[in-house]
Amino acid sequence: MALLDDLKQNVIEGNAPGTQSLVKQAMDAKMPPEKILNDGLISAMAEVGRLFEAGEYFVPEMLVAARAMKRGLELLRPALAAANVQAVGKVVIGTVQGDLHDIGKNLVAMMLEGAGFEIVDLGNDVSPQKFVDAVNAHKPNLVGMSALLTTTMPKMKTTVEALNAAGVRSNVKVMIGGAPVTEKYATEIGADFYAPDASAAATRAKAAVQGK
Ligand code: B1M
Repeated sequence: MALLDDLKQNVIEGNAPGTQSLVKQAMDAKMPPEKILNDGLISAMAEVGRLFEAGEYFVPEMLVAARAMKRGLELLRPALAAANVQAVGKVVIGTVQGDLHDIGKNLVAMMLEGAGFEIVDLGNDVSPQKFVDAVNAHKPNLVGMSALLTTTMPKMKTTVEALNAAGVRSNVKVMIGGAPVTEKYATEIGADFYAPDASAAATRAKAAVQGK
């Protein structure tokens, strides 16, 4: 459908006003909100992820596309709630204690949102106890931790231990990422998986909560 193709293209190009205007037009045309979400916004972000993986898009392009998607989603959200459209899953995400780097974490959160997840963003400098409290309060499917410093990476391990001690570790998948983090480290600390970038984070998180 031409309207959804235009919407998709506006997100891919990072045109936030265009995205909002097309979401509004689709809603005014009584298009089902789930269709606008899946065939417009989510489908656009999947293409953005593909472009990133193909080396045609870089972090700035991904950021502006994710911002456009967010603007569109803001308009659509009440209609999605009214139509009782379920999210793919819920993610509690934060940058670990002692670490103030949040640009990568924010991008991961936006790509996860673009993939259809509900996001509870705890911000940066998040203590293990705050992760535990958020898991108890929000009952997510997945906990995401970001760290950019070699000195704060160990807080990922402490947080996994805190989730274990609180008896909630088996209720959630744990994904970790950030420049110094590796798949090997994820295995060592008992996380479920690692993602090297925001695009992979969205794909791997979706596969993890859908049991693939
Ligand atoms: Co800082 N810093 N910084 N810094 N900083 C680095 C990380 C550093 C590598 C710079 C350097 O020395 N070359 C170095 C770390 C060295 C190390 O630990 N080995 C460093 C240092 C030392 C410091 C301070 C200690 C400096 C000082 O004060 N002496 C200090 C620490 C403060 C603290 O956190 N307590 C500090 C401070 C800062 C600023 C506040 C000035 C600023 C952060 C602003 C902010 O985030 N709001 C800053 C910045 C901007 C950087 C660099 C330049 C850029 C980081 C960034 O945003 N990258 C960085 C050098 C660099 O990386 N080139 C550096 C862009 C972002 C999109 O990428 O975050 O890697 P990234 O995220 C990617 C992936 O890693 C992945 O997906 C993202 C998107 O594709 N990913 C995940 C990230 N989280 C994920 C989570 C997932 C999955 C994937 O699942 C949950």
